[in-house]
Amino acid sequence: MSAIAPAEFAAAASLDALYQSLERFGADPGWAKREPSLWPAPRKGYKPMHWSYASGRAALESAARFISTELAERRNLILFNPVEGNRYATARTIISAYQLVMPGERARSHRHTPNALRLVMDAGEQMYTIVEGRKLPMLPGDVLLTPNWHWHGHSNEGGETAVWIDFLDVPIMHYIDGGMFFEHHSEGIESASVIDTDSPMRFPRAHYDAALDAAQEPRPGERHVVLGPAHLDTMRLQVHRLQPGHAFDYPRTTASVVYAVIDGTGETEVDGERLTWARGDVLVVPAWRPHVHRVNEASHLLRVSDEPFLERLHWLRVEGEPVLEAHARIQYQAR
Ligand code: 1HN
Repeated sequence: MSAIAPAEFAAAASLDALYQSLERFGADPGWAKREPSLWPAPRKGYKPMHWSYASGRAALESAARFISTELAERRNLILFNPVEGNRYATARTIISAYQLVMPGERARSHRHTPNALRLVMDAGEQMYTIVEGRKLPMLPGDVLLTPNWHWHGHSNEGGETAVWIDFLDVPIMHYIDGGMFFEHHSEGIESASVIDTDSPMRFPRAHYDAALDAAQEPRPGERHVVLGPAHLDTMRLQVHRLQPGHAFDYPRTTASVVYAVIDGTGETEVDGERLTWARGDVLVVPAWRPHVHRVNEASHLLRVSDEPFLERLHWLRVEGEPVLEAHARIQYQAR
């Protein structure tokens, strides 16, 4: 493919002839690209999206009639963004899924390089996620973490169907050739005897509710807390508590954001598109799209963003804030 002798290029009689040789050389003239590779302002890529929990849960209950957790590594629905060429990522860097585990079922333990977290929607007593050999209770509203290379499996030892929402940074791993490593646990489901209600990998609903009660209002009707310390390198988790009677607007940023509705009802206008939501629904705010939330009642949203990933690379930019200029100055000072 690339074995073109230098003499062939030297002998090219015209630009067209040169282009024909370049085709066989496996190179494109950068000056003659139909699409520019650099453009002055971010383009719109991923789409604002909304999925209903009521329908997602019904689909999984239906799937449970045909697919056991023995058959499936995970019984989940991957909420893919219908942008051309994509059947996987929910937002550019984040994948979200609804997952269901029936009473008595287990989803075997594995570990992988992607970072993961879950928000529990419905579950009873004795629904556990087993992280590194410890059983963490999964109760409605709880957020559970399984960082990069941590063993995790799920075990429903109670009598109620459990459904939750997963968030992972798999699209980043897919982007990095050689990023993905995955292993099954030798025991199937990892054995665990300790029930750990206070694990640093678990954020119980009651704890973040208390933190929200004590938080300041950055503007009337809005409070938020960060779930931390941050054990995931690529994703930031925040819970927003929003009150009715206000419009909460957020500027464009380069971050990709997925919201999950912990409770409440409302609507979010993303770059002019109106998404109406209820408990358990999933919303996507793609990068460089402004958005506004309005709620009908006190509502809680889990906000998952790729901000820590972008911040480390100096690529997090908020409209109106001079992030890039500051970075350029640091480079000059270092010389
Ligand atoms: C995964 O490992 C889980 O462990 C859930 O529960 C969802 C989606 C894509 C890739 C891996 C889990 C997932 C996933």
